Amino acid sequence: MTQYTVINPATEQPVTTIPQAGAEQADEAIARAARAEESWRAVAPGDRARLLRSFAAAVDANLDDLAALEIAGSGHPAGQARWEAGHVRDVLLYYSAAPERLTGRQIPVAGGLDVTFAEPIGVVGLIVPWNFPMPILSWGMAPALAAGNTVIAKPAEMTPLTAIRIGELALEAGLPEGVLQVLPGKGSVVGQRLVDHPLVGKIVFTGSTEVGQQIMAGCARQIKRVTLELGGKSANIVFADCDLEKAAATAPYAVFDNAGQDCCARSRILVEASVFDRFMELLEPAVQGVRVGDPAADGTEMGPLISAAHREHVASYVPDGAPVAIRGSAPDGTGFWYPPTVLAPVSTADRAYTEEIFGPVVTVTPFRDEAEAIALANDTPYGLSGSIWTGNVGRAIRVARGVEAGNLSVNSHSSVRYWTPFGGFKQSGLGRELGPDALDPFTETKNVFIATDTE
Ligand code: TAP
Repeated sequence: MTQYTVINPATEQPVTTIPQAGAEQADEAIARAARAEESWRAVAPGDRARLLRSFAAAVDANLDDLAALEIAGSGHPAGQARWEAGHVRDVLLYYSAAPERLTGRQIPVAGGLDVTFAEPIGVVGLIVPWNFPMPILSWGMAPALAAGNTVIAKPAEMTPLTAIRIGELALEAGLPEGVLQVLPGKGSVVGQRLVDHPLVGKIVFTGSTEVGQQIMAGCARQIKRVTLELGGKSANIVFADCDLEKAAATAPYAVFDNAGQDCCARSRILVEASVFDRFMELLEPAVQGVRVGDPAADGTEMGPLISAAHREHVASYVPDGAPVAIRGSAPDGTGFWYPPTVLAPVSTADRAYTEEIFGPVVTVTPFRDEAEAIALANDTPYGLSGSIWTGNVGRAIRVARGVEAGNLSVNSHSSVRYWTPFGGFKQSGLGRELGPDALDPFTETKNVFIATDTE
C-alpha cells in the first residue's frame, strides 16, 4: 500500500501518514458494501433511525477531536472547524427522521390499486473534495444511509483525517460493518473505480467541473445515477437602495470564509455605479479587519490555503501590475498564506473575473441598472450561488428570479442550510442535495399494481 503524508497547511509540518487504498482494496470494499446493503435495506425504519441518532450522538461526543483534526489537516479556523463537526451531527439528526417518513403513494387505477415504493439504489460512492471535508461528506452520507443504501466515501487525498474518524464513529455507534466505509486513496484510482464498478449504483461527486465532466461521462457508460456539485463564480449584487454599511461589512465573509475555498464564494461583487465609491470606502476597513492567522487560535476568521500548489494557482490571478484596490493581512513565513485581496477596476474579460479562483480574491465591478446587474451576474458558465442587497422587496424578488443560480440570499451573505435544497444551475452541477427531498436522489420509485377485481 502506498502512503500519503498529510501536511498542516499553517505550519507545513507533517501531521500523519495515511495508507492509500488501490483498485484492489476498492473492489473489496465495494463487494463488502454490496453484501451489507442486503441486510441494511431490511433494517426496520425505526431501527435505522435509532442507529443514525446514535451515530449523531457519537459525533457530538467527539466534536473537539474532529475539530482538532480539521484544524491540523485542513487549516480551518477553530470556530469554523467546531461548527463543521456540529453540522455533521445536525445533518445526521435531521435525516434520522427520514426512514420512518419514506412513504409511498396510493394511486387510483381501474381494477385494483397502485402503490409506490421508494427503493434504495444500493451502493453509493461519495467522492468528497478537500475544501469542506466534513460538511460535504455528511450531505451525501446521511440521506444515502437513511434511504437504506450503503456508502463508500472517498475523501480527498489531502484531507482524509476527519472522514476516517467519522467512519470509526459510525462503527462505534453500532452501524453494521460495511454500511459506511471510508476509503482514502487517489481520485484517479479509488474514485475512478467507484465510477467504473458495476456494483456501485450511484455517484455523488463534489469538486471541479473538469473532473465532474469525466465522472458524468464515466457514469453514462452504465447509466449510473450521478449528482454533481461543481464550481461557482457567484455574484454579490449591491443596489444603491440597500443598507450599504451592512452589505460592505459582510461582503468579505461572503467570499473570504474558508480562505475563499468555497464553491459558493461570492467572488464577483457588482455595485450600482452611483454608490460604487462609497461602497469601496466602506469595504476597505471590512477587508482589513478580517483576522487571518493561526487556525488554532480563538478568534481567527481565515486560515491558510490548502497547499503550496494551490497558493501558486491563486496568486496567478494577481500578477504584478494587477489592479489591487484593497489588501488585507496574512502572516509571513511558514504556512500557505494568502491575504484577502480586492481587485478593481477589472475588465470583464480578465480571468480573475471569469474563472473560479477558489482563494481569497474578489473583483468589484460597477453596473448601471437592474437589467445590467442581472446580465452581468448571469454572464458565466456557472450558476451556484449569489446575494442581492436592496431595500426594495419587489426588486429583490425580480432579481432573485432573474439570476440563474440555485442558492440565493437577499440582504444576507449566506444561503446554505441543511434543511433547504442545495445545488447549481448550468455548469455548477446536476441535481439537488439537502432539504426535505434529499432522499429522492438516493431512491428509485417503483409502482406496483395490485388487482382487486374478482375476474
Ligand atoms: P478535483 O480534482 O475535482 O477533486 C475533487 C475530488 O475528486 C477529490 O476527492 C479527488 O480525489 C477526486 N477525483 C479527482 N480525479 C478523479 C477521477 N478521475 N475520478 C474520480 N474522482 C476523482 O478538485 P481539486 O483538484 O481538489 O481542486 C481543483 C479545483 O476544483 C479547485 O481549485 C476549485 O476550483 C475546484 N473545486 C471545487 C470544489 C467545489 S465544492 N465545487 C471543491 C474542490 C475543488 P483526490 O483529491 O484524492 O485526487
